[in-house]
Amino acid sequence: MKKLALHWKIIIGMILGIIFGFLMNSVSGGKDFVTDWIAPFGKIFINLLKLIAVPLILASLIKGISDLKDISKIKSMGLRTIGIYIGTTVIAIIIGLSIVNIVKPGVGMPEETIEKIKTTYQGNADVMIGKAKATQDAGPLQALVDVFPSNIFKSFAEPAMLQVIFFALFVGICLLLISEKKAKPLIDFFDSLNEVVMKMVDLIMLFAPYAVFALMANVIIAFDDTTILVKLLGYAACVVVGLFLMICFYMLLIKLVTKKSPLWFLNRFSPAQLLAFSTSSSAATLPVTMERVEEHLGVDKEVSGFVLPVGATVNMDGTSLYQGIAAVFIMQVIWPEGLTLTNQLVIVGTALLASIGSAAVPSAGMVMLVIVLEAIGFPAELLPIGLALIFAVDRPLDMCRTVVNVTGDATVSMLVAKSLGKLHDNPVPKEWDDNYDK
Ligand code: DAS
Repeated sequence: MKKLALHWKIIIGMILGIIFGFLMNSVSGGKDFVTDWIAPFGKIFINLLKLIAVPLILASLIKGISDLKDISKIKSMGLRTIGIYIGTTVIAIIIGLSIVNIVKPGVGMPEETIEKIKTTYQGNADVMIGKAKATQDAGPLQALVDVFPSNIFKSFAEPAMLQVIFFALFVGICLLLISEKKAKPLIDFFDSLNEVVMKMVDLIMLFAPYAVFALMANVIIAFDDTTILVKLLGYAACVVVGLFLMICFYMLLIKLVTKKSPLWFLNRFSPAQLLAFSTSSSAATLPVTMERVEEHLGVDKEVSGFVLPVGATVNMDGTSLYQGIAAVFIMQVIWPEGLTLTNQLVIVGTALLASIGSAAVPSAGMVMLVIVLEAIGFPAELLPIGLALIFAVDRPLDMCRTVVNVTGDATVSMLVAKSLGKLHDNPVPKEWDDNYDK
């Protein structure tokens, strides 16, 4: 029988996990069984992916930069990457704001619904606000200072992705500035390390279907108040439609620039998207994003080694689109006087910055939403109610926006590679690959 393609195995694991989660929700002790005996396998899988993220970024970036041979190419690649990232993020926010202003999902929500949501989720909202305040205590240039590590082993341990990227760039550039004879041993070391880590990705992915089963079952048992979910369907639909339009926009860009069809792209990249959906973490998905982009989409390591780690850290188009919709939805429900054009323009700027500042971990986008709301003068006393309003559906929306975040990174890496002549037309992945339709 034809070996089932990896993405189909993951989808089957996902569906079975959702069914199992709903089953466990309906039997006594079912939630505890999933928490104690199923969810840990999902956590192990995410730990393994995070384990290899730092060595993979180091190896692929240092190897990629040293392969460029010419420092001016780094500047060119960096400017193209940052420029396209900012462009796609601004477009994402504008799509989100357009949808939420047309649909107006927050207008006319009954007082009793707002009250019920407030009492149910006020505590969770306070936690998110506390996390956001922690990021705000720093000065205006703290984000810049945080890029430069003082102890690289501490950066590896946290992990502070931007510091790891800075260190890898620094080493790669210095390898270009010393004699080839002296640089070769280190370049060969990172070349071998990259091969080893990519093989680790292949091995870890063998367990993906089972891990996704556990992750999805664990997500489903967390849903305890479906009545509130129904009241937020209009808002959730706006986010999902906006994210879908963003995926369509990426597919259009790929078709126009690389002549590859959406089916060609999705067939090769869907395992990474499915993992992003299951884990809600771009950081955990990064090793698979890199393996898929390099070995299946044909992006040269010199480009993917830079574009993807930077993208996973600072490019979150899905998150910025969500923040635009969430901010306006909250205002429609409890602060309609804030719905001015000026505020919506401020939202474009702050959602761009907030998505850059959002960590690539679950619910990071909601934490940074506080920054967006405060930037438009949202009343502090209404903040807990505002976040409580969207809390019930944030996890499934986080799963969806993380898919868009990783898809945006992969798309930009293909565009940058194509513009530098570093996009291989029909890549043939290494062994242990799934039999997708070539
Ligand atoms: N979960 C985040 C990510 O990993 C996105 C978000 O929270 O908005 O991309």
